[in-house]
Amino acid sequence: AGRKFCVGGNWKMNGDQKSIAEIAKTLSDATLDPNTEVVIGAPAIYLMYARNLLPCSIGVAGQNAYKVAKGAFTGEISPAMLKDIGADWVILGHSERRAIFKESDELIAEKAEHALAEGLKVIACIGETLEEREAGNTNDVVARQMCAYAKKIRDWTNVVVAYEPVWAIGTGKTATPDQAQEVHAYLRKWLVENVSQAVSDSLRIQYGGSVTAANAKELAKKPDIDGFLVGGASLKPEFVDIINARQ
Ligand code: G2H
Repeated sequence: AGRKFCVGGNWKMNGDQKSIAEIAKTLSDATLDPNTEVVIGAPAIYLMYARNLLPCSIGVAGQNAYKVAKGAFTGEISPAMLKDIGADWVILGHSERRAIFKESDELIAEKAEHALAEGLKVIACIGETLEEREAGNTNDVVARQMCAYAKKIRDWTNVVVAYEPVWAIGTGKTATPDQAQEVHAYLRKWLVENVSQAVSDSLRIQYGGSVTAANAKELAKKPDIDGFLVGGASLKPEFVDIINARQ
């Protein structure tokens, strides 16, 4: 479909200088599919360190950033700071930010708007909980989350959407390729109806939730899956096989 495959590693709150140096070495030594864009979301305190150790071909991402450039916001970091240390991406709206840190659709969308205005690329996460899926509300939930983003995002060029069903995150319970494809196809339809055909055709949609080297190949064959957002497995050497899932 002409959309460049894009694989993100989301290290979450994991790693130390020693283990990050090891992962960076594994990635530097490996042969990575040149047709896959790779981004690593490192903990903020290690972003510069990871940037210095990772190959230039791999982007680095903050895992969160606030909605203004600077000021009295103790504990927060801004997109301007991410840019300043050489990060060019930020992951926003991860389900852990939503569930544990009580971030709303609106706050996340405001963060996305500001990050894009500052010149960062955004991995915009969405996804339903198990209760929502079992109640038959998956499409409504992802539509609501997309709607909040769409109210604030005018240009989708620098956005990648990550569809991550919450019940599949860190649980070892991956969505089947058909389950994931069904939601991705719904998102394309939603984009046609609510944004534009052009954005629906060009916007990359990653799948996330217990992606491993063992299930990545089958997921990657689905027409509307344009990459992955990988948590646990991005800390392991098998991340290389996920990057190369289409080979
Ligand atoms: C979903 C994913 C990475 P994991 O959170 O964003 O994590 O692959 O460990 O399920």
